[in-house]
Amino acid sequence: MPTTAATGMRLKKLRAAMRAASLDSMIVLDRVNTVYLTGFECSYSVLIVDERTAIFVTDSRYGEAAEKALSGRMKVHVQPTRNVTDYLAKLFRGRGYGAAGFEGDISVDQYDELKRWTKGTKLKKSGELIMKLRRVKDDEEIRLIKRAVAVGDKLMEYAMTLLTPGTTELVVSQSVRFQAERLGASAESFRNIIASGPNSSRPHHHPGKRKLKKHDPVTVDLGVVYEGYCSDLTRTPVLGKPSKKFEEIYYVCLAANQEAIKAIRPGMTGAEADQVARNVIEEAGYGKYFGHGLGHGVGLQIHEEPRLSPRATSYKLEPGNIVTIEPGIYLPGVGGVRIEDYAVLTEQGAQVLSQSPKQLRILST
Ligand SMILES: [Mn+2]
Repeated sequence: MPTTAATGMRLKKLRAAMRAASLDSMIVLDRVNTVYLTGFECSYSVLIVDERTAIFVTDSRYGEAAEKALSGRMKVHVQPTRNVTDYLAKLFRGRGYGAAGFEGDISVDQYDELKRWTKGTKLKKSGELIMKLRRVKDDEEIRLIKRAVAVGDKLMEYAMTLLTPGTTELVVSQSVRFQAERLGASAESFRNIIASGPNSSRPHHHPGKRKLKKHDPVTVDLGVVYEGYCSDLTRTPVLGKPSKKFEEIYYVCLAANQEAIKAIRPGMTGAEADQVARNVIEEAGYGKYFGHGLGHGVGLQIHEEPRLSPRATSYKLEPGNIVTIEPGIYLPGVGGVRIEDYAVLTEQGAQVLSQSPKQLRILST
């Protein structure tokens, strides 16, 4: 979880962005944005940030904990069990806000409710103000992310020890999940993918009862949540000698991964970064078998901005972005490969954080 100094700096940056957007206040309902700005995690809150103060409203389930975590930094209010709309309206109105920002991805019901208690104030969709901040990780976040990535590397090594002919994808998947928690993770950052043999041509295969066989490639995609931050890592080892075809696509995929890591830097768009890897795969004749984007941002969420994909043309990459670099080649009925690393962008380019070896790995059977 972030320190008070880190969240204080984030609120300061948000206020600067609010001034630039002519907002008197910002209403934060999103769970992840709330953790980002306060360091406090709960399933319900309304955070109202203005130029001078921050008001944190929650319900009785979290009142005591919120008070302890946030007092001195924010005004914590515990809403009543009834007439919540009136209560929020009373807190909000009369503060003289001309325009208030809110996150555009709330539900229609939440929006209707928001309109009721903010009546008289102009509402402006402004979630991107926080998104832009979250896209650029601060030192605190990079420190926590490095720890999450290190746990992910350890978990990958453990997963390798489980891959033997006769065991099922499901058994491997369950063991990986238990081990994530044994290594100190609070959870997996997503349900791990163990895709063996022909199943490896499905990028997001759900592990099932298929038994691993000799010569299978096995795509292992896993990640953990450690101190609130997510890791994400994919390797595709083979059980014994690989087929010629697999060996070929493995080295194309590896080259795409390595070329992208060499080329990616601030100032490029996500689409330009994606194209570097795509060129390598297209030139080898496998362009149509690389159906997803090159990568995505990671942080408090497993998939966040910036995206590295052909569609990511609207803004440029910046130092402090944390992204995955994960080209793949998937041949239906045959099998597939994905090699995913995790990198932080600096002025000099991509600094890869994941340490797990990525040369073609042939496991003994
Ligand atoms: Mn990923």
